[in-house]
Amino acid sequence: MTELKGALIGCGFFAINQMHAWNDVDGADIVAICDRDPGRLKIVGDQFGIERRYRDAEAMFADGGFDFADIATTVQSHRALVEMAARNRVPAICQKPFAKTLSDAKAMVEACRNAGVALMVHENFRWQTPVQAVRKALAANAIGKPFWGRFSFRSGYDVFSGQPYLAEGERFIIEDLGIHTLDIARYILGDVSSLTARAERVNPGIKGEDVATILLDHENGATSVVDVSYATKLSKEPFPETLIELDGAEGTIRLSQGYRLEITNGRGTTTMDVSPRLLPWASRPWHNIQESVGAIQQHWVDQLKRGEEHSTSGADNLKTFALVEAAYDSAAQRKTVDVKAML
Ligand code: NAD
Ligand code: 89Y
Repeated sequence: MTELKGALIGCGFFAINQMHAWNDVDGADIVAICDRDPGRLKIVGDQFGIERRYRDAEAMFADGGFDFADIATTVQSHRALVEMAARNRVPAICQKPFAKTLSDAKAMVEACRNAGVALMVHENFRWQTPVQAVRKALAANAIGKPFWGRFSFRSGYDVFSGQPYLAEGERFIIEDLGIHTLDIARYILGDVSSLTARAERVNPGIKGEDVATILLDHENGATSVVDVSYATKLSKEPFPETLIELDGAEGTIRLSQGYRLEITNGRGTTTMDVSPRLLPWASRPWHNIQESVGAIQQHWVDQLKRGEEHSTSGADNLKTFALVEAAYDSAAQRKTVDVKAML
């Protein structure tokens, strides 16, 4: 297979996973890296044997020699870097959260569309093995038409030691983690017409909200609840599992802790282990997320080569990002928000 050449921008905490995954992906190699922090540049460059190293993304684009950019910085720089890629006619992957605001996200999609380059948001949670298994069961009509769902992520895991910036932002769980859970809800039950949310901060040591409960009205008539918490101390820590409950006209699906999938319908109940693989470079409990990073990056390469749209294209992700903005608005104003009117 022809190898695409990629350039990674942002060599921080999560980029290590992306670099390992690029080593596994068929059809692409990372040939250049960029980070404004020389320490991070050296750590990642040395670990992965990348010679071309830049502290300035403009300089890296000016030198060129790559077919796509993989933007793994935090949200503050996403718009500038995506627009830089578009100006240089380079297809780009951008980490979540896609942007700081929905209007920035719309401008980023527009810039790439006008430049004629692909844009994918690194929204990897829908690529997790257990989530794929739920979607497959639904597509196989295992429970008939779904009318209700719950997408739940409740944890007491210390995410602040690896990602200290998460404790410092005005916004936390909806923007950082709930964004994935909302995307899974869309992926499983379809687009959302309106939403009602409540949010609060339980942990006094952080600035933003760490608990949120969101009621979604899906366009197909189904109702779902997305509930997320980093203030939930359980006897068995579930991080980073998303638990899913679906009720359909002819049965139920339950994805429960320990990656156990149970399907009940007129034929009885079947139980499956849908655990993610523990890749050689991965470590528990992150292996579920780490495996999905490889899956989404392989999807990027495959669709780019076919010239087809990505599952989590920039345009698709506007519909997930709108849910994030709507949730903050709904929680602040204590009102139901018309999501379709935002798009
Ligand atoms: P980080 O702060 O550890 O790393 C970001 C790196 O980008 C830093 O080294 C910083 O110096 C560099 N950087 C920032 N702006 C830059 C610029 N303009 N040019 C060059 N370098 C720049 O952050 P992180 O924890 O690795 O998170 C990065 C992104 O990944 C965040 O948006 C986060 O939400 C996301 N993330 C995604 C997942 C997932 O499962 N998809 C998991 C964790 C984090
Ligand atoms: O940043 C978050 C993400 O995207 O997945 C889990 C995480 O690392 C902490 O909430």
